[in-house]
Amino acid sequence: MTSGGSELRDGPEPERGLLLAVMPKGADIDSELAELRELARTAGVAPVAEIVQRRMHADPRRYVGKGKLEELKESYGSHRAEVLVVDDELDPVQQRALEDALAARVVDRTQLILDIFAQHAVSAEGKLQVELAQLEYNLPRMRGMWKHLERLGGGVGTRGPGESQLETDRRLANRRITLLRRRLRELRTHRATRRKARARSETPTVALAGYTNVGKSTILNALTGAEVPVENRLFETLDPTTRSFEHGGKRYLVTDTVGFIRRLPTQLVEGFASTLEETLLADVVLHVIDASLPDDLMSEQIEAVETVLSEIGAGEIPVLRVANKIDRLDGSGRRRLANRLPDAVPVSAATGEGLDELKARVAEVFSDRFDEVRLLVPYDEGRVLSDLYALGAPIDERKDTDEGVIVRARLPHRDVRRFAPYLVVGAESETG
Ligand SMILES: Nc1nc2c(ncn2[C@@H]2O[C@H](COP(=O)(O)OP(=O)(O)OP(=O)(O)O)[C@@H](O)[C@H]2O)c(=O)[nH]1
Ligand SMILES: [Mg+2]
Repeated sequence: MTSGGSELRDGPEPERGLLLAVMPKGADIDSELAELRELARTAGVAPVAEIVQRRMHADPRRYVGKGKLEELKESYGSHRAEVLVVDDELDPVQQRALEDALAARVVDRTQLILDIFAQHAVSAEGKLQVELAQLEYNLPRMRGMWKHLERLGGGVGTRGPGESQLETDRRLANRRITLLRRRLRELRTHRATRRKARARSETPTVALAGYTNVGKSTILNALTGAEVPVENRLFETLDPTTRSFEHGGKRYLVTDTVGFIRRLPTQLVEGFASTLEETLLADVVLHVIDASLPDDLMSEQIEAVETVLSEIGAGEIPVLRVANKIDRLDGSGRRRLANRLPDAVPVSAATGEGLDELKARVAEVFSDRFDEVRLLVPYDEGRVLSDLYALGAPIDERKDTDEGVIVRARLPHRDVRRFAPYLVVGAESETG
């Protein structure tokens, strides 16, 4: 390739990729391929053609059927493709068969996602997690990698010389895996300590969760004035970031988290889940949805996110749905959205529309977790009243009586005990 011009590029020239998927009848080809295209693009591959085979299951040996393989070869050549991108995790046998048949480099969906994670990992923890996932992916595929070393082996026992070399390599890889797991455990402990400190501050915490590329980081930036990088790429954010915003004189913490995707490689689930632990500590999860997507794609993403949330044990945490990117909808699109997701808060992180409403809704969730109480505070204990006001809790009524001040207020659950001596029993029957 000649590089005559002085034009600056973001990265190396993208490779020409032929995309391949096997899908059963009835599967949604468009949304599946759209996602594969985005994954490829994010990993630096320019899709030049796509081939789909409709069949119930992939062929165990070649991934596609024999006839399709011929079509694949032809297309690979005629489109001058440089890499074959497959929409599934291939097993090592399938991968080799495709590589041999096409004399091509073959990258499967798992490797694609691992590559993207590797490019985007910033923190020490993120990098260790990705390395661990890559090792776990490579371990069962090592046979092929070390073929060339077979003849160097020593020839011991019943195993071939190649096998013993392979065993050495596997042992080294396993040792590295153990080491990485230990380091990650240590880092997790540190994070838990930081989190405890945060919990002590008792500031209400909100976590942004959602499918990748829906605009979580953009919302974090818009709400808090943070400057988390935002890109139209998948998995831009891997490390959680926490910032705060104020509303009605109270401070709220917001944590941005890694995005979700359907069929997340199993090797990443563990690392992913530990990053998502941040979500578990939140008082409220904001489930961000891309409102500009076609209906079926939107539903699939919502479902994928809800599944992961319940899998990591976040099912108990209250969820507030946020429909982002409404600047891309016209009047009728907005009405349809309101019908489809009546509880979601419509916002545009890009224009700022709806963000005040979002803050108010967050504040409301927290005020819902208050207990309605009635207190009788004697006149000579004015300090109690100033404590009460300092909480910033909503005061619904204040009345002076002979014995003291009667206050009807909503107290945060955990503060009710502090005011127990002043509680007026039977408040419910009176307030009806
Ligand atoms: N039109 C429009 N685009 C938006 C809006 N919010 C975000 N985007 C764009 O959507 C893309 C993804 O935004 P991010 O904030 O990086 O998305 P994310 O959910 O953090 O993505 P990951 O970190 O990759 O999971 C970027 O190109 C943003 O500019 C919005 O309200 N309107
Ligand atoms: Mg992000």
